[in-house]
Amino acid sequence: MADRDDVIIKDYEGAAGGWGSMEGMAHVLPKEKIGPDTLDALRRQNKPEGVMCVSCAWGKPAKPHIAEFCENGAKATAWELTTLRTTPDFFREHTVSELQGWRDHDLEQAGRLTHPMKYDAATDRYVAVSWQEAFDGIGARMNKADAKKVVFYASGRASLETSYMYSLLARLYGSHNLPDSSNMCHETTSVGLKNATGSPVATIQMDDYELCDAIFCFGQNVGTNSPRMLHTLKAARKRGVEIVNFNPLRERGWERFTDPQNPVQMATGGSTQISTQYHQVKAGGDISAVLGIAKIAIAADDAARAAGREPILDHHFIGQHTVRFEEFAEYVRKAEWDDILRESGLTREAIEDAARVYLKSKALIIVYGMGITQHRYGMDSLYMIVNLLLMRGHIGRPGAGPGPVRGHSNVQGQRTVGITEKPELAPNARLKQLYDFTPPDWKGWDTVESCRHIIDGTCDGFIQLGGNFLRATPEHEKMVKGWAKLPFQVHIATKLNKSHLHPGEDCWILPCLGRMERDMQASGPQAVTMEDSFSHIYGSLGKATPASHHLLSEPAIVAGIAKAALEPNENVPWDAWVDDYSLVRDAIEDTYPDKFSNFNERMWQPGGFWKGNPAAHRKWETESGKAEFNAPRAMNAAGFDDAPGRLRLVTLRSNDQFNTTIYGYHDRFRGIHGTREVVMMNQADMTAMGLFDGDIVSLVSDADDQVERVVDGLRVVPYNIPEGCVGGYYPELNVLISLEHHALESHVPAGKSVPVRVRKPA
Ligand SMILES: Nc1nc2c(c(=O)[nH]1)N[C@H]1C(S)=C(S)[C@@H](COP(=O)(O)OP(=O)(O)OC[C@H]3O[C@@H](n4cnc5c(=O)[nH]c(N)nc54)[C@H](O)[C@@H]3O)O[C@H]1N2
Ligand SMILES: Nc1nc2c(c(=O)[nH]1)N[C@H]1C(S)=C(S)[C@@H](COP(=O)(O)OP(=O)(O)OC[C@H]3O[C@@H](n4cnc5c(=O)[nH]c(N)nc54)[C@H](O)[C@@H]3O)O[C@H]1N2
Ligand SMILES: [Mo]
Repeated sequence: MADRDDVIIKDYEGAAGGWGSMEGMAHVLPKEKIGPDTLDALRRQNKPEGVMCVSCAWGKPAKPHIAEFCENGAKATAWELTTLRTTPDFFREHTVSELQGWRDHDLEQAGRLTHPMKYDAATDRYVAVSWQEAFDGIGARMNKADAKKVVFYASGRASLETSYMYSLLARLYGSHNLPDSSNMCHETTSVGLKNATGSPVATIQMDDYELCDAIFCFGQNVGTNSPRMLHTLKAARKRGVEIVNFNPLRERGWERFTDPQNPVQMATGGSTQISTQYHQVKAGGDISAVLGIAKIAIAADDAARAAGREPILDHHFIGQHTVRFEEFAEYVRKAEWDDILRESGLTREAIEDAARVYLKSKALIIVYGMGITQHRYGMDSLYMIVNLLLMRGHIGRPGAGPGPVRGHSNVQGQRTVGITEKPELAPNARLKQLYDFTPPDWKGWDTVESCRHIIDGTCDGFIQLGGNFLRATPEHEKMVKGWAKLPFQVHIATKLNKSHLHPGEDCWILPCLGRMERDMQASGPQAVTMEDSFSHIYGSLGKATPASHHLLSEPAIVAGIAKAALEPNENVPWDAWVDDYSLVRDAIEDTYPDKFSNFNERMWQPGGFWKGNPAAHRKWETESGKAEFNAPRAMNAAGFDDAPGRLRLVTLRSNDQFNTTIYGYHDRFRGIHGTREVVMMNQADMTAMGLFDGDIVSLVSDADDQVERVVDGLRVVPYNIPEGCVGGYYPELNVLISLEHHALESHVPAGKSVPVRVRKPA
């Protein structure tokens, strides 16, 4: 097992980026024993005609930097191109029961999977099988199962080509259970932004950052999760753009940045201040923070109009393009400042400071992430963001609009090409024409519904295209029990993870090529495509030597399963598609002609081609045909009351992980090294509970259902976090989250405000 560094907890003085990022890479890259392929991949990363990073979904500029990658992109590349291997010998040496005791980090650190494997219950080991045996076995199991009860999960990394084929496979088979990682992530955006503006995605493009005069950010951790965005923010700061940030934690990336590509900053230790204002809201406090800003704006507007002065709000826009403004304005006028301050956790002065920037701005971008979407009333937080934009006409104007920062590198694209459990979003009529079958027209299971069925034993089989579903989802203990009883599991994966270690009756691991690797098929080397947070779509060509010559590409695996499980359909040319992915792109173009015209040519356009967005042109594809104001249903997004001893747990990513992939134990910016088993606490809460720095405590769930959920052995770390809130790491703390604690309409598990208590050892 990998060694564990000594625990060191110490404030980090540095900026984001800078030499610290070099040091961060230096911790991870040598462990992976990287070769020249990794350096070549980094040189080509995120560049036109290059290879697109497997880490975040930030845009790939048409005119890239010399090194258009970041510390965490480099770690992700090295993690994929590692020279370490998890071979059949590895599985001979370790039983599955033994591997269950390994940490997430140690499982993936063992290296890339090399052979298709099947679980053998008699020896409690995975044993190598041929691809044909695997496909035949899977096909037989699928044919025995009730298609309506089989889940086709996708983590957001697979290409548009693979995703299109995968969703078609599910529909031809008769399942509409197509949850993807978005169901745990930006689904609140997909539902809420769609309801309010008609478009489920950002209306801005990368260039808009060059035109805005203010940026507000809510609940996104740029320094860790989308570090290349820091270049954009730095350039904006240089132009004097005000950056106002709302986050319970003082995340270093939003404070200051040393540009690793700037020799002067690197040599002098200089840095650029990023946020001009930093407001430490309470978890879930964004609704009230924005409400306060809106209250100031509406009061100023009422006064200006009463005095016959120029109005503050954009009444022309509001009148022509929106509905329900008056209802919203009435709600805002009635809101009490005492409630706003209590629920946001901010001072009146802080909210006035933010409002000043808002009232001055002529082009405002609002960026947000999981701090908004992962709450019970996350949709209401999102609606407040939209309200703020609409009041002054900040959508569909250059340099202005909502800018959700998506998670996985192709999570947005998977939805674009049909991975969705919602029949109204599936191109069913077109699929029927093209492939001569009747696609399922019922509402499939999303993540929460899939978990419910796994737990109660009514899921017949689970196929996962990447990802680590068992580890990423809430209600971990019940999930493990249900998971181990699944009739069959299929894991298309690059590395071993915990989802593979509680096999059901039949369980296969199918190892695939990574995006960085050369994908050679009958017609030659294949490129794939993906879509970023700005709805730009571009090609990516892997060139590295594959980790093993037994690997198949993801399209080949999907086709292999399809051919084994489905009756032949002369309209679906699985083999031809695998031979030449440009034919899959033609099929995507045939299915979605408005978004993908000339797909095969345009995919190489520098910076990608834009899928288009009606809301960006002020065409509102909503129920009312206009952009919609929405008054919030609660003043705080957490969705539960404060009670003595009850705390809001915020589950966080460290700077040394990609979701459930743990690269190491250095959360540099937060100064926490050598352990992830911590609970970050406000000193006042610690004092009230009689706790000291370094005490070891348990966290227990305080959900309404009163189910006992406990995580022991957490070290108390005094931390700059609002009173009543505590922080800790995902995925370890998913044990504490009730499955029913999720965002109301979107069903995103509410991992940013989990009701918990601290229990001291007896
Ligand atoms: N290196 C790296 N990059 C990644 C990932 C990774 O794990 N590692 N994951 C990828 C994925 S799938 C995703 S979805 C994104 C995730 O990227 P983010 O959207 O940044 O998600 P989190 O890291 O969960 O952190 C959310 C931030 O919200 C803050 N926050 C928590 N609660 C609240 C709240 O109530 N209000 C406000 N205003 N803020 C709050 C937290 O302090 C934290 O700074 O990153 C993607 N990129
Ligand atoms: N408490 C809490 N829970 C959360 C979150 C949170 O903030 N708090 N965040 C949620 C979010 S935003 C997300 S997106 C989910 C993430 O959930 P997932 O997307 O399911 O999880 P990942 O950790 O990204 O998946 C890692 C695995 O993907 C596989 N993999 C890597 N590369 C490839 C590839 O190229 N092809 C294939 N086939 N497989 C590959 C590897 O086997 C690796 O072990 O977790 C969610 N869960
Ligand atoms: Mo995500």
